[in-house]
Amino acid sequence: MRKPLKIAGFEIFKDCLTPAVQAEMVADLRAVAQAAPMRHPVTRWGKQMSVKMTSAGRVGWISDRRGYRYEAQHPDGMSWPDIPQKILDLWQNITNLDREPDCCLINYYGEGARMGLHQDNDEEDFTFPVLSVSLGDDGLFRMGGIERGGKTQSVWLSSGDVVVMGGDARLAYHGVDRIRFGSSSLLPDGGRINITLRVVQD
Ligand SMILES: O=C(O)CCC(=O)C(=O)O
Ligand SMILES: [Mn+2]
Repeated sequence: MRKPLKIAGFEIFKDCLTPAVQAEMVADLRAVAQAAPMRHPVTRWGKQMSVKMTSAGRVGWISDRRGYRYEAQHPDGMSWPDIPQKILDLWQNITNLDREPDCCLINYYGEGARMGLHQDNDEEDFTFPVLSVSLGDDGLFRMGGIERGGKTQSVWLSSGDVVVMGGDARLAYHGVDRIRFGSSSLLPDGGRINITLRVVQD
């Protein structure tokens, strides 16, 4: 593994995955989405998110009128599919942790989708990093500090890039301002997939 770029505590591993591995991950994620369909979550205030989501793992991340949380079941009632083995292997290679993640949150950004600045703070233990993998179109990733409203820096994430949000960056604000729709040919219909691997409960 090459040395990562470090920006505001975020570790960015460019070109971490070969095109063949990216394609295999996409196939695995399609199978997950077939078993646990993607949907546009709504916020507590009833606003529909532009990103579509589903999860794999012991628990999945949910947002609805009751707020944000992890749940053991998809909103349609089924258990979440297992996290694909290649994704678990990547987690192990990058983090060196014996502990597997509880949740693999899968986001799909279609044309015009974005994700506002937020912290990942619905987990119980922040000593474990969150690992993020980008597949498909480029996304403009914005990184800040642990206070809302602080200075931010941005980087374009491309297909196969991996970001580790650990240590000081574990609770740092981050978001995706926009994607370059059609910039990658990995997904035949365009768009960007991002997965985040999270330990939810210690
Ligand atoms: O799409 C990304 O790169 C970030 C996704 C994210 O922050 C999240 O799912 O919490
Ligand atoms: Mn996040």
